[in-house]
Amino acid sequence: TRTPVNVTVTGAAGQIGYALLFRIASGHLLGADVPVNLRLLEIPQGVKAAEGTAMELDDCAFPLLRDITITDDANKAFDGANVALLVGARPRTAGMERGDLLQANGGIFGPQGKAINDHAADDIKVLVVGNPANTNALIAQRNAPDVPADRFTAMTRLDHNRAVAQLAKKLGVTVNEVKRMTIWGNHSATQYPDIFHAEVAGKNAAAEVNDEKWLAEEFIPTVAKRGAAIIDARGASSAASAANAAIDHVHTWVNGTAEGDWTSMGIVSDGSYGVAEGIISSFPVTCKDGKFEIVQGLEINEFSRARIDASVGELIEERDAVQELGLI
Ligand code: NAX
Repeated sequence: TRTPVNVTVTGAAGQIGYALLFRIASGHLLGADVPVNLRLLEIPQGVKAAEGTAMELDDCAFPLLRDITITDDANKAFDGANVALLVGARPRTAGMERGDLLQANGGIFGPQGKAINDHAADDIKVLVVGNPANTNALIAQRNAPDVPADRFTAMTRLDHNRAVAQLAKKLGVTVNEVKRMTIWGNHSATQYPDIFHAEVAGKNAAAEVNDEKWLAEEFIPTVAKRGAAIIDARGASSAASAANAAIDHVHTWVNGTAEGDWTSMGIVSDGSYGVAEGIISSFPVTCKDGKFEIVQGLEINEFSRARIDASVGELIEERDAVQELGLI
């Protein structure tokens, strides 16, 4: 039998945590034959609720779930972690400036990065979901100098999945016929969902759509502002779809992308496509054997260039701000 994989989830008592933990425990994160130990990190006020969720996890009698640890101590939560899902973050509240938001999150992701550096397993893979996800991932990564930088990723898979769904709807096809979607840049309103390289039933998606006005005025804003539309309709932010995207992100990273397809991940830039080196930005990537590679050689037209540059510009500003605050 396989050794259980240690999966750490922060913000375990939150709404994404609630949608996420049952799917991890039932084998959707890593595979139907991989046993898991769950390590749940919460702030002290969240521990009791996390214990309640753990009672429900027990009550599911999941065959793959071996052990659950609940703690408010990051050093304990990341001890031996193979996969870490950093979901808990400080949300922006009324009247909060960007600097305050980054400062508050630096106080979370800096120490968590250090705890990962000091205690996680050698094969640790980190996904940051908590917003601002890209910059929080950068803070964690810079506070973990002994961990290879490519183990820190930020989630743009929800944006990717949203873009796939919107495109499929527009062209009247099923989502599994859409391939090679790309999200570039920041997980924010400046993100750029790019269909110029996407394929629909084997044909180029942009050519099939053939409507730049729809692209600029409907598709891109619908994908970029989907989070706000969900809040408006549901009265709460996306949770099950965000948890699903986190599952997809890690599953793809570990188990690989399908032949001829790729996915989108926020990763440390190596300077590809003119994206500033060192920032955590979303790229088209293929995954194989637990590693990812940026898809190279895509032609970037003027329409795409302007939008990638705008989102990267925002990430550079965020990086400069956390640098000035001494968080990286
Ligand atoms: P909730 O407020 O329901 O839950 C957050 C949980 O994190 C709370 O239980 C809180 O006690 C805990 N927490 C706070 N600080 C912590 C710390 N230092 N250590 C451990 N736990 C801590 O938020 P939820 O709806 O679950 O969303 C979580 C995060 O995901 C938010 O930052 C949200 O903005 C972000 N999202 C990111 C998305 C993405 O695509 N990257 C999409 C969905 C979501 O909006």
